[in-house]
Amino acid sequence: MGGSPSCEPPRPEPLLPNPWREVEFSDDAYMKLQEEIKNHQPHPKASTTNILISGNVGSGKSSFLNSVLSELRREELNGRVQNIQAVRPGAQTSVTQHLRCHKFTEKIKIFDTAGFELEKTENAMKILKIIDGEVAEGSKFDDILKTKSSMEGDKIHCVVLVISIHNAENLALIRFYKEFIGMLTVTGVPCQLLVTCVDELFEKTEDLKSLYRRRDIKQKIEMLAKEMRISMCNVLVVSNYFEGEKINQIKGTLLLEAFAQMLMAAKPFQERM
Ligand SMILES: Nc1nc2c(ncn2[C@@H]2O[C@H](COP(=O)(O)OP(=O)(O)OP(=O)(O)O)[C@@H](O)[C@H]2O)c(=O)[nH]1
Ligand SMILES: [Mg+2]
Repeated sequence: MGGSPSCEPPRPEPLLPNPWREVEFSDDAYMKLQEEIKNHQPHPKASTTNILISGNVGSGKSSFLNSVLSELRREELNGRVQNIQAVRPGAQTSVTQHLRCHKFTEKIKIFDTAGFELEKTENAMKILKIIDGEVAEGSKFDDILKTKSSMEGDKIHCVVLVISIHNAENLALIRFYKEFIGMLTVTGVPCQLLVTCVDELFEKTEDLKSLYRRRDIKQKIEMLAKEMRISMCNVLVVSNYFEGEKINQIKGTLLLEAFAQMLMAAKPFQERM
């Protein structure tokens, strides 16, 4: 009987009975998220909410900015995804070479950074300098450690660390992120982990509605969170758009939900400033 299929352990259901995060995909919920972000007000101690996006080369940092910006400007862009900068799939060095600030609304600034290159702690050190407001927008990443601090920059209120789901088992990268999070903890700036590329684990965009019920994805993310010592409530999951893609409400809801949580994470820090 040993090899008979009836003795094999039952395969786990791919879907959990309940999602580990409640996301509503209705028109109403989507519009509410749009309004919440467009009406966002920082804590009175800060004039704008400043979010810095970091992570390894090609993790989807710039794509996330493109995607959220395309959602917020959907009417003027006619529902097409715009491109902030050209992207090269599979690049080894960062496409983004300067510290770039994107003003999403009058009250929200997002800073895009050059990607970490593994084994080089330099870029992580540069990010720490940026966080303190010591680096002005437009600075070339290569020069940040060489030049004197300008103190012209904005203070950062939340750091988003981006990782592709395909790197969920990349131990060297995870160790690097963990060390970076350790350095961030010292600064007191809140950190959110943003997991991208989940669309590649689904057949259809429509299926992304069950993202938070997929057992395999939850397991990968739990492992990541545990290794990086980050709480599951600080992990966000999205599928970014490609340039020229038409925006759709399912991806849009996940993107806006993640972005709204980043804004929320910044507030307690602004209050403590
Ligand atoms: N399928 C899929 N592809 C993605 C996603 N996010 C990014 N990509 C692709 O990954 C590649 C790199 O994306 P970028 O946004 O340029 O990555 P980056 O982190 O800004 O990279 P650097 O600036 O070079 O550090 C591009 O080809 C994107 O189209 C995603 O959520 N899903
Ligand atoms: Mg980039």
